[in-house]
Amino acid sequence: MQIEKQIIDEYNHQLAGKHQRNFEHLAADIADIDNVLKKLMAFNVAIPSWALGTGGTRFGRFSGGGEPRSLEEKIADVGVINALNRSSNSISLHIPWDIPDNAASIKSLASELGLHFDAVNSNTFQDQPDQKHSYKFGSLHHVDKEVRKQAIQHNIEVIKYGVQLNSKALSVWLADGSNFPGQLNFRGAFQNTLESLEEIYNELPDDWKIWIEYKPFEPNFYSTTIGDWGQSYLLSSKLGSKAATLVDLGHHLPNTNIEQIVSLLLMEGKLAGFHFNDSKYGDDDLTVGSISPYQLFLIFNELVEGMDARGMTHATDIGWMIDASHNVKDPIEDLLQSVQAIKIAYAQALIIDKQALVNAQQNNDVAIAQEILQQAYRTDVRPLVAEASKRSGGSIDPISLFRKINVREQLIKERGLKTVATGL
Ligand code: AOS
Ligand code: ZN
Ligand code: ZN
Ligand code: ZN
Repeated sequence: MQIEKQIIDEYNHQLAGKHQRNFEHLAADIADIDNVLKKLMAFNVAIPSWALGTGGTRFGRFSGGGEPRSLEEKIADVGVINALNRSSNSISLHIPWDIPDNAASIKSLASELGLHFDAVNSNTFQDQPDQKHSYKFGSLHHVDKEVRKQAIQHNIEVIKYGVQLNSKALSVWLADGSNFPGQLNFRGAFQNTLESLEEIYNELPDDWKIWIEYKPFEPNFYSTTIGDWGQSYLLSSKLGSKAATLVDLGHHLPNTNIEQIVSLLLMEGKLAGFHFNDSKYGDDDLTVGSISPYQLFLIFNELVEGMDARGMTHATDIGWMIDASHNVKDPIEDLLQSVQAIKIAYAQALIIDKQALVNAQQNNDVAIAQEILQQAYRTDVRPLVAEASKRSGGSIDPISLFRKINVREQLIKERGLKTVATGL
């Protein structure tokens, strides 16, 4: 299933009149409109291979139909997303859910669709059928050296797969932790984790990075060995310059000031990137921007300000990824919504009157500082996002086009109604 450029152009043509009016009205008030559009056009967010099918919960799974049955079909789905929005030109694989045995053909399939491979993710939170030791009591932090060795080997194998695909980063999330007080010696667990990560770090190619994700709870409910940004930062500092901290928006206790964490990690050169999603309670993995769009905007405010201050390139110097799980929505529609939400927050951050904000901060003018942020946040920047998409060859309205040309119906015809996406 591939979407012809002509179909996108025709639909853009139908929407052109209204879009042009809205865009011109908005553009008239934006000083550096060309720069804003250029930045939006350069911006891409990686799609996680595991979000293309219905995830389900431990209570059940309701298949959606037409789900990708192989890595090739997952790549095809990302091709559909990218054709529509021109902002999703890479896929992040999770090993062993995805096994790129035939790397050469997988790579050429991706590049035919204009895609490349983002960070590869290792998995030591589940036991695989053929493995010798169990991860029931953890992996890289395990008290038994043999278990740690097995988990280290797995990570090294994931790097090897990634090298074949031209990925440049290994993303590590550990479920390691404890369920009851007394179960673990915290220092021992941390030291074991550090030593294990050191062995993995030493296997990274020169131009690679290791991204260390943290999470406060689940599946363990008393302690998690990499439970917060402090623990991740400690590990990434001790490891060296190729290591940095990955921020998954859902991995914070309620009301955490995530934008402040982002600001300081960025300042220290230790912000690896993001797993974008949204949540109301915990690691909900809901559509980005569906619950707390203002928080997302505030995070992008810190990103734009901090990256500019450090002379970083917005599009490439940070790992932009989605980490989502779908139970009740079409995964492709949900991912399109997530990417749109991210671009909206980014566009809003780009139009903040930065000099005025600096002045307000210097004068302790609290009301005006708030006004400046909210002025940008309350601007409907969707015409900017639509224009950037159009100029990149994408759709002015990706989701309505997805519906209009019946993409899901075609995928169901191709793949069947009762499909189970490989992976989780
Ligand atoms: C788990 O909670 C994390 O968010 C990880 O990033 C994980 O690898 C991913 O969600 C796939 O399950
Ligand atoms: Zn994550
Ligand atoms: Zn998570
Ligand atoms: Zn998550």
